[in-house]
Amino acid sequence: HASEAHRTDLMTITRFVLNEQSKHPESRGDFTILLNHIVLGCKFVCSAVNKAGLAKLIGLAGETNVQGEEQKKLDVLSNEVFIKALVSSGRTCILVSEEDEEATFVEPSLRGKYCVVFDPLDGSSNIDCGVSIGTIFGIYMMKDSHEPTLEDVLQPGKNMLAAGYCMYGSSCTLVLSTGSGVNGFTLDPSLGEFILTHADIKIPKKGKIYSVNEGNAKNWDGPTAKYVEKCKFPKDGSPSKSLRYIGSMVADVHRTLLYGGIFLYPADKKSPNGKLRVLYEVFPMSFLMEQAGGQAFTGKQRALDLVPKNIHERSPIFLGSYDDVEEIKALYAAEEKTA
Ligand code: P6P
Repeated sequence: HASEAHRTDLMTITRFVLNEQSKHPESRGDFTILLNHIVLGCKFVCSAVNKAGLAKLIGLAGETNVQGEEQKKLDVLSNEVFIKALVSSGRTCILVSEEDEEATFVEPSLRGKYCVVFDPLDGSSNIDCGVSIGTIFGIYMMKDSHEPTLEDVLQPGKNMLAAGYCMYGSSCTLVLSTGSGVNGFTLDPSLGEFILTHADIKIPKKGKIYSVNEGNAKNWDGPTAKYVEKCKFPKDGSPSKSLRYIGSMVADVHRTLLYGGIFLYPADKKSPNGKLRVLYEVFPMSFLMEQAGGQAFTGKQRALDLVPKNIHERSPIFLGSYDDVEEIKALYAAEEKTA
């Protein structure tokens, strides 16, 4: 039976990535090695995140661990884990992390051709209440084999070779695209392997959920305010949409990807470029949405066409089901005409 075959056809992320590699006979396997190091980082952070919750709850030795070392904040620890894993892979040349003001230029002896941009633990303010948090990453190829410069990471999101996130929640789920669709893998702690559980994810063309922080409503611009009004009081007699907002991007985007709908972090009067960061939040999630048949819009253009000017630049973002994003694009276009 299909279910029987499914159970024994244990497709792990490692095998999956190797299968992808076999489609490129010229490949030397560098990309596979890089992805394996990212997967290793995710496994480590998953374990640390789960332990941290427990440590906090049962008050293990307060803030210091058994060696009496100052217990590192989880996002600092996660950042160190990913930097070390990526540098030691020997396949990277530049790393950009949400946690580090400056980019990391890998020393020549360990330098490879890939640039990785990542948020090691996005939404970490939610740890104490047990809300899902996650790692978000994107991978570029350096522009050409010269001395690495910031130009190699200030590329539009459409140049990314791969993007993904790992959500640390009731289970540890890694969602990945290497440019030919989106696949989801769930960590089986007894095997220590990520198993393919969501093959070829496609986002519903239209959804019934909108996801935005309504607390910022007084600062929204016209098109966003009009769109949200339409979600709540549809003029055409259709049912109003449900509001679901977790406040952790990985969790809100994962729900949007699987159930459909639209996630919005608009600009507002206080933050004209919105809050979310282009390189390691907006681009990876936009890449995944397009690969799953959805789309991502900044209020002015296709998100993946944006060319960042600095590594921590922010952008407004509207992403999710194709038809839902089309609606907000039309509202911005209409405002453009009357402007
Ligand atoms: P707000 C978490 O702090 C985060 O960076 C994203 O994970 C999340 O989508 C957003 O900020 C939530 O921001 O302003 O709604 O609390």
